[in-house]
Amino acid sequence: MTQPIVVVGAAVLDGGRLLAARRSAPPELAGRWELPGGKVERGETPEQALVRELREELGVTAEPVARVPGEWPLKPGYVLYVWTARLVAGTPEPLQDHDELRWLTREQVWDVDWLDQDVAAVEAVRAAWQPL
Ligand code: 9L3
Ligand code: MG
Repeated sequence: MTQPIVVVGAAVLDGGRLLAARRSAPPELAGRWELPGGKVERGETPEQALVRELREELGVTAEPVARVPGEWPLKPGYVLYVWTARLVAGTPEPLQDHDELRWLTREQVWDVDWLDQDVAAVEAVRAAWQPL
């Protein structure tokens, strides 16, 4: 059996809020919200992929803090792992793959229409939530 491709999602926490990003692509995911991130590339650790993806997608420098326990199946052959992360430099902007960002308090976490696949991951983030 081949190993699944790991997709890293970032639970960026800042001032007690969680960053949610609305996908603009591909069409079947557009309009739904996710933890930003993407596929781990060859030769990269998941943490390195998280840093690269947040730079590419949001234009920020971020630092992974802790793995959120769990793994969530995506489309066949893909699995989602999540890290909490903190911003080191920059202000997130939807540069690529997203058209809107929102900072959610713990109470507002369910105000956005998360991708089906991210709902369980966000539940785990909410359970592990520590103010960063
Ligand atoms: N995906 C799901 N939830 C997430 C992320 C970052 C990604 N939080 C899914 C969407 C795509 C695949 O994983 O089907 C690869 O993600 P990307 O590289 O298109 O961001
Ligand atoms: Mg992505």
